[in-house]
Amino acid sequence: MVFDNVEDRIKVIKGDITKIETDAIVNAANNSLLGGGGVDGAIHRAGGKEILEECIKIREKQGGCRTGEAVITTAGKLKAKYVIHTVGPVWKGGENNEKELLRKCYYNSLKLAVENNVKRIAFPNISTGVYRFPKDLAAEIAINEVVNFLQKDTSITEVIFVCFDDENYKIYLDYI
Ligand code: AR6
Repeated sequence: MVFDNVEDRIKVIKGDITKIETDAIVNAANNSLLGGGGVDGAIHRAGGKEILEECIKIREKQGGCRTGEAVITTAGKLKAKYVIHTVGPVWKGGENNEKELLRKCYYNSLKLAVENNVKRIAFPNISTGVYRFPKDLAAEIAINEVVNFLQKDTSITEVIFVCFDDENYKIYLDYI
Protein backbone atom coordinates (compact mmCIF):
# COMPACT_ATOMS: atom_id res chain seq x y z
CA MET A 1 0.00 0.00 0.00
CA VAL A 2 1.39 3.36 -1.01
CA PHE A 3 0.56 6.24 1.30
CA ASP A 4 0.89 9.52 -0.48
CA ASN A 5 -0.46 12.97 -0.02
CA VAL A 6 -2.99 13.87 -2.71
CA GLU A 7 -2.34 17.61 -2.25
CA ASP A 8 1.33 17.09 -3.14
CA ARG A 9 0.26 16.01 -6.64
CA ILE A 10 -1.81 19.16 -7.28
CA LYS A 11 -0.30 22.46 -8.43
CA VAL A 12 -1.75 25.85 -9.32
CA ILE A 13 -0.01 28.19 -11.72
CA LYS A 14 -0.89 31.33 -13.62
CA GLY A 15 -0.16 31.21 -17.33
CA ASP A 16 -0.90 29.97 -20.81
CA ILE A 17 -1.74 26.25 -20.95
CA THR A 18 -0.21 25.88 -24.43
CA LYS A 19 3.22 26.52 -22.91
CA ILE A 20 3.04 23.87 -20.20
CA GLU A 21 5.39 20.94 -20.28
CA THR A 22 3.25 17.98 -19.28
CA ASP A 23 1.86 14.76 -20.79
CA ALA A 24 -1.65 16.03 -21.60
CA ILE A 25 -3.36 19.39 -21.61
CA VAL A 26 -7.12 19.65 -21.36
CA ASN A 27 -9.05 21.84 -23.79
CA ALA A 28 -12.32 23.60 -22.93
CA ALA A 29 -13.89 22.74 -26.27
CA ASN A 30 -17.44 22.85 -27.65
CA ASN A 31 -19.77 20.11 -28.90
CA SER A 32 -18.56 20.52 -32.50
CA LEU A 33 -14.88 19.88 -31.67
CA LEU A 34 -14.07 22.25 -34.51
CA GLY A 35 -12.32 24.90 -32.43
CA GLY A 36 -13.40 28.31 -31.23
CA GLY A 37 -12.11 31.22 -29.17
CA GLY A 38 -10.54 31.37 -25.71
CA VAL A 39 -8.34 28.48 -24.64
CA ASP A 40 -9.71 26.32 -27.49
CA GLY A 41 -8.51 28.83 -30.09
CA ALA A 42 -5.13 29.17 -28.37
CA ILE A 43 -4.57 25.38 -28.32
CA HIS A 44 -5.49 24.90 -31.99
CA ARG A 45 -3.34 27.87 -33.05
CA ALA A 46 -0.30 26.74 -31.10
CA GLY A 47 -0.68 23.00 -31.79
CA GLY A 48 -1.28 23.25 -35.53
CA LYS A 49 -3.61 21.51 -37.96
CA GLU A 50 -2.97 17.94 -36.79
CA ILE A 51 -5.21 18.55 -33.78
CA LEU A 52 -8.13 19.70 -35.92
CA GLU A 53 -7.61 16.80 -38.34
CA GLU A 54 -8.00 14.30 -35.49
CA CYS A 55 -11.00 16.21 -34.12
CA ILE A 56 -12.66 15.96 -37.54
CA LYS A 57 -12.06 12.18 -37.57
CA ILE A 58 -13.67 11.86 -34.14
CA ARG A 59 -16.62 13.93 -35.37
CA GLU A 60 -17.07 11.64 -38.34
CA LYS A 61 -17.05 8.62 -36.04
CA GLN A 62 -19.18 9.84 -33.13
CA GLY A 63 -20.59 13.22 -34.16
CA GLY A 64 -18.65 15.58 -31.90
CA CYS A 65 -18.50 15.42 -28.12
CA ARG A 66 -21.34 15.64 -25.61
CA THR A 67 -21.24 18.13 -22.76
CA GLY A 68 -19.41 16.53 -19.81
CA GLU A 69 -17.66 13.95 -22.01
CA ALA A 70 -14.04 13.95 -23.24
CA VAL A 71 -12.02 12.81 -26.26
CA ILE A 72 -8.28 12.61 -26.86
CA THR A 73 -6.08 13.71 -29.78
CA THR A 74 -2.45 14.41 -30.51
CA ALA A 75 -1.08 17.71 -29.21
CA GLY A 76 0.58 18.43 -32.55
CA LYS A 77 3.40 20.93 -32.13
CA LEU A 78 2.79 21.50 -28.42
CA LYS A 79 5.19 20.24 -25.76
CA ALA A 80 2.48 17.97 -24.36
CA LYS A 81 1.82 14.61 -26.01
CA TYR A 82 -1.97 14.75 -25.98
CA VAL A 83 -4.85 17.18 -25.89
CA ILE A 84 -7.91 15.95 -24.02
CA HIS A 85 -10.92 17.89 -25.32
CA THR A 86 -13.82 18.17 -22.92
CA VAL A 87 -16.99 20.20 -23.27
CA GLY A 88 -18.06 22.20 -20.25
CA PRO A 89 -21.65 23.29 -19.62
CA VAL A 90 -22.93 26.75 -20.51
CA TRP A 91 -24.05 28.39 -17.23
CA LYS A 92 -27.79 29.01 -17.40
CA GLY A 93 -28.43 29.88 -13.77
CA GLY A 94 -27.50 26.58 -12.10
CA GLU A 95 -30.76 24.61 -12.43
CA ASN A 96 -29.81 22.81 -15.64
CA ASN A 97 -27.42 20.18 -14.27
CA GLU A 98 -24.46 22.53 -14.82
CA LYS A 99 -22.59 21.47 -11.66
CA GLU A 100 -22.80 17.74 -12.38
CA LEU A 101 -21.79 18.30 -16.01
CA LEU A 102 -18.73 20.32 -14.96
CA ARG A 103 -17.78 17.61 -12.45
CA LYS A 104 -18.05 15.05 -15.26
CA CYS A 105 -15.63 17.08 -17.43
CA TYR A 106 -12.92 16.67 -14.80
CA TYR A 107 -13.77 13.03 -14.08
CA ASN A 108 -13.94 11.96 -17.73
CA SER A 109 -10.74 13.83 -18.62
CA LEU A 110 -8.86 12.12 -15.80
CA LYS A 111 -10.33 8.72 -16.71
CA LEU A 112 -9.24 9.15 -20.33
CA ALA A 113 -5.81 10.25 -19.12
CA VAL A 114 -5.37 7.07 -17.07
CA GLU A 115 -6.56 4.91 -19.99
CA ASN A 116 -3.84 6.50 -22.15
CA ASN A 117 -1.10 6.13 -19.56
CA VAL A 118 -0.91 9.87 -18.98
CA LYS A 119 0.88 10.66 -15.71
CA ARG A 120 0.89 14.48 -15.77
CA ILE A 121 -2.09 16.57 -16.85
CA ALA A 122 -2.93 20.27 -16.95
CA PHE A 123 -6.46 21.74 -16.77
CA PRO A 124 -7.71 25.20 -17.73
CA ASN A 125 -10.63 26.65 -15.75
CA ILE A 126 -13.30 24.93 -17.84
CA SER A 127 -16.56 26.86 -18.53
CA THR A 128 -15.40 30.02 -16.71
CA GLY A 129 -14.91 32.09 -19.90
CA VAL A 130 -17.59 32.56 -22.52
CA TYR A 131 -19.67 29.77 -20.90
CA ARG A 132 -19.99 32.06 -17.82
CA PHE A 133 -19.87 29.44 -15.03
CA PRO A 134 -19.30 31.28 -11.70
CA LYS A 135 -15.55 31.06 -11.10
CA ASP A 136 -15.68 30.34 -7.37
CA LEU A 137 -18.14 27.47 -7.76
CA ALA A 138 -16.26 26.10 -10.78
CA ALA A 139 -13.01 26.04 -8.78
CA GLU A 140 -14.68 24.24 -5.88
CA ILE A 141 -16.10 21.58 -8.23
CA ALA A 142 -12.79 21.18 -10.12
CA ILE A 143 -10.66 20.82 -6.99
CA ASN A 144 -13.10 18.45 -5.24
CA GLU A 145 -13.32 16.19 -8.25
CA VAL A 146 -9.56 16.07 -8.80
CA VAL A 147 -8.93 15.35 -5.11
CA ASN A 148 -11.57 12.57 -5.13
CA PHE A 149 -10.04 11.05 -8.24
CA LEU A 150 -6.47 11.15 -6.92
CA GLN A 151 -7.55 9.55 -3.67
CA LYS A 152 -8.49 6.44 -5.66
CA ASP A 153 -5.87 6.62 -8.39
CA THR A 154 -2.12 6.57 -7.83
CA SER A 155 -1.06 6.51 -11.50
CA ILE A 156 -1.51 10.26 -12.04
CA THR A 157 1.54 11.97 -10.54
CA GLU A 158 0.74 15.62 -11.27
CA VAL A 159 -2.37 17.72 -11.92
CA ILE A 160 -1.74 21.38 -12.76
CA PHE A 161 -4.56 23.92 -12.66
CA VAL A 162 -3.48 26.55 -15.16
CA CYS A 163 -5.24 29.84 -14.40
CA PHE A 164 -5.13 32.46 -17.11
CA ASP A 165 -6.90 35.34 -15.43
CA ASP A 166 -6.06 36.94 -12.08
CA GLU A 167 -9.49 36.25 -10.62
CA ASN A 168 -9.29 32.48 -11.14
CA TYR A 169 -5.68 32.39 -9.97
CA LYS A 170 -6.58 34.09 -6.71
CA ILE A 171 -9.58 31.79 -6.15
CA TYR A 172 -7.46 28.66 -6.69
CA LEU A 173 -4.66 29.88 -4.43
CA ASP A 174 -7.21 30.40 -1.65
CA TYR A 175 -8.49 26.81 -2.05
CA ILE A 176 -5.20 24.93 -2.42
N1 AR6 B 1 -4.40 29.10 -21.28
C1 AR6 B 1 -5.12 28.82 -20.17
N2 AR6 B 1 -6.35 29.31 -19.93
C2 AR6 B 1 -6.88 30.13 -20.85
C3 AR6 B 1 -6.20 30.48 -22.05
C4 AR6 B 1 -4.91 29.93 -22.25
N3 AR6 B 1 -4.19 30.19 -23.33
N4 AR6 B 1 -7.01 31.32 -22.76
C5 AR6 B 1 -8.13 31.50 -22.04
N5 AR6 B 1 -8.06 30.79 -20.87
P1 AR6 B 1 -13.02 29.80 -22.48
P2 AR6 B 1 -15.34 28.09 -21.83
C6 AR6 B 1 -9.03 30.66 -19.78
O1 AR6 B 1 -13.88 30.91 -22.90
O2 AR6 B 1 -15.86 29.12 -20.88
C7 AR6 B 1 -14.48 28.45 -26.88
O3 AR6 B 1 -14.81 29.30 -27.94
C8 AR6 B 1 -10.05 31.76 -19.56
O4 AR6 B 1 -9.50 32.82 -18.78
O5 AR6 B 1 -11.80 29.47 -23.27
O6 AR6 B 1 -15.29 26.66 -21.37
C9 AR6 B 1 -14.87 27.01 -27.13
O7 AR6 B 1 -14.77 26.66 -28.49
C10 AR6 B 1 -11.13 31.02 -18.79
O8 AR6 B 1 -10.88 31.06 -17.39
O9 AR6 B 1 -13.84 28.40 -22.37
C11 AR6 B 1 -16.28 26.96 -26.64
O10 AR6 B 1 -17.19 27.39 -27.64
C12 AR6 B 1 -11.00 29.58 -19.25
O11 AR6 B 1 -9.81 29.52 -20.05
C13 AR6 B 1 -16.29 27.94 -25.48
O12 AR6 B 1 -15.22 28.85 -25.74
C14 AR6 B 1 -12.16 29.07 -20.08
O13 AR6 B 1 -12.60 30.08 -20.98
C15 AR6 B 1 -16.03 27.26 -24.17
O14 AR6 B 1 -16.20 28.19 -23.14
